Amino acid sequence: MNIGELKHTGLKQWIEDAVALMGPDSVEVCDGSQAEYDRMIQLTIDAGLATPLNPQKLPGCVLFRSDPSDVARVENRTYIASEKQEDAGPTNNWVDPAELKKTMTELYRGSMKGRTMYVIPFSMGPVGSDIAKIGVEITDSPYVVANMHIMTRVGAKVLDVLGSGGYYVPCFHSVGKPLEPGKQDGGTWPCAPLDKKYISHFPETREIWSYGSGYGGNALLGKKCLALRIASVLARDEGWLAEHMLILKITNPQGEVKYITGAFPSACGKTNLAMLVPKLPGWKVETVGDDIAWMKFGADGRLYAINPEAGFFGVAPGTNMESNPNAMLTIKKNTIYTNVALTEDKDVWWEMIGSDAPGKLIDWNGNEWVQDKNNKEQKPAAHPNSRFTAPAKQCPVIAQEWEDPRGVPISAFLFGGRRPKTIPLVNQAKSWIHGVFMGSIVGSEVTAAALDLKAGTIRRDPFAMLPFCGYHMGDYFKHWIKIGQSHDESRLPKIFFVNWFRKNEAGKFIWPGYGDNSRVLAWIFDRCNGADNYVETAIGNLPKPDAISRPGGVSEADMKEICSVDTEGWKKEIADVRENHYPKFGDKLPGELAAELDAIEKRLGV
Ligand code: SAT
Ligand code: MN
Repeated sequence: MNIGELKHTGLKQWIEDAVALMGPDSVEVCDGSQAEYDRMIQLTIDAGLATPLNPQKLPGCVLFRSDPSDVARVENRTYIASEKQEDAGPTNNWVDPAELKKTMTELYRGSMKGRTMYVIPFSMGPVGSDIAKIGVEITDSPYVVANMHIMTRVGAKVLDVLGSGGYYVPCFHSVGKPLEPGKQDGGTWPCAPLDKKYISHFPETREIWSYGSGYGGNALLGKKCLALRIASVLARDEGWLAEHMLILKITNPQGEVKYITGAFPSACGKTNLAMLVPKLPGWKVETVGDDIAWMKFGADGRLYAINPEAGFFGVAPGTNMESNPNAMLTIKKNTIYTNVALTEDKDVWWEMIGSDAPGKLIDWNGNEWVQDKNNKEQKPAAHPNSRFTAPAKQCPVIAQEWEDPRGVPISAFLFGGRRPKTIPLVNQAKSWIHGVFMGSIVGSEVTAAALDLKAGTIRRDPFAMLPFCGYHMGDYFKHWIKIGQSHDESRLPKIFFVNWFRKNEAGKFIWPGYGDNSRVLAWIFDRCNGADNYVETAIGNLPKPDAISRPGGVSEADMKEICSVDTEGWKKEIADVRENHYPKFGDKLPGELAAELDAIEKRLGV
């Protein structure tokens, strides 16, 4: 389709202005068809950017290797350019929006020379759902077009919903690498140097401008940029929730169904939990989403969630038939791999895939790589943030209602982090506000000293939203509090804090995790039904002894330890929140949370 055929005059004008600025050789409006996807992939193969994989083992799959400067989200180049700095808050980078637009306009000038501009109309959420939102991304990257085909719903049906004047979030993207006449990428991943990359959000005008990166959330603008940073602002203004949460469906042995969402910082196994294979006989877990949940209130006062995405953009290393068999089965066909290693027979390999490297590999840098298990210093063959992009519908346990435009009613919210000490296996909040408190202190212990933190300290990531909230985090806490105040609490999801990562004195994990987490989910399920399976404590409702079925290998004493209150540890936790965490939010910290901290401290008998 060409722009002349567009019915939406505002959209047409916006595209024409972008064409005048960015100077592409040609313009194409994407239709979302299989033929279009195949053409995008072929273009990248012809440009030497993609390698087709073994059609017997991985039909319809390709491998990309990106540039070493372009392998992950770049938080220090991500901006919330609100009109006032204080609205971005202390945890976001801020630049004056007029100044940022001026800088980026100069970068965009002529940035698509020698390339095609693709216009991608996409829907986050089932097309036409009341909870869904439409975006239009302009990009010069066929890799982005192909990934957006998998991760969102693209094409003509979206334009139909948009009609001649519908609302869309405008998203600019350019890799920032114009081509000289007659030149091709010649196998080099196109992007701009780090100090020229910008991932910018304008919350008041609800615009996204991305420049210089072709990777993941920097470039697939429906995901973190629209579905979290811009959507969190819309949700605040419109009274709903846009959260960094998985959505799972759980069915008990009697056939009763509940839906649970969960927020966890990165590296806590969110995708694994979303696709969990229960160890508990008779229980079933199915997947609705693995990364983002949009939740709105139904007429019955309950919160209904949709997964705004249509695919999984998952981390490859560590994914194997033990940790996540359903993900492994999902990515056997029609999958885009980025920065994993390549085997001699054009299969993929990554660290902790479950078997040793089968011979010589090509690593993510494109160099020959031979596994040396005696060399602890050996660089990984797959980049630690290497990814698969795969259609959600290929997941063997995708819930049949995952595309229901009405969403699914949520019974429980989970929060969690990697906490080797103090935080129990599971803890139910006493009230909504106590649950908001729990969400506000989410974090993981730092294992190796990082640039900014000593090993052993807690890197707090409230609601797992720190990199994804498009406004002041203190106002975000307030929004959560208001949701509780303005709705019937008995109809709201119950809130739980879980921790699969407790370690013993010897530094070994106490809880086996993975499929055994179903034992905890079962307790939560019964708690939502009001079961008498808990004891009230100073920190919340903990499981009664034996209320959670104990996995083999966990002693009674260990079980007791991870299900009880570590009073001394909690006193330190409270002190850390009081001294190091809450002060970050200044006078935007809601008084309700400060009061909650005081109340827990008092109950602990400090
Ligand atoms: O690259 S993404 O932002 O989509 C994934 C992530 O880093 O969380
Ligand atoms: Mn995520």
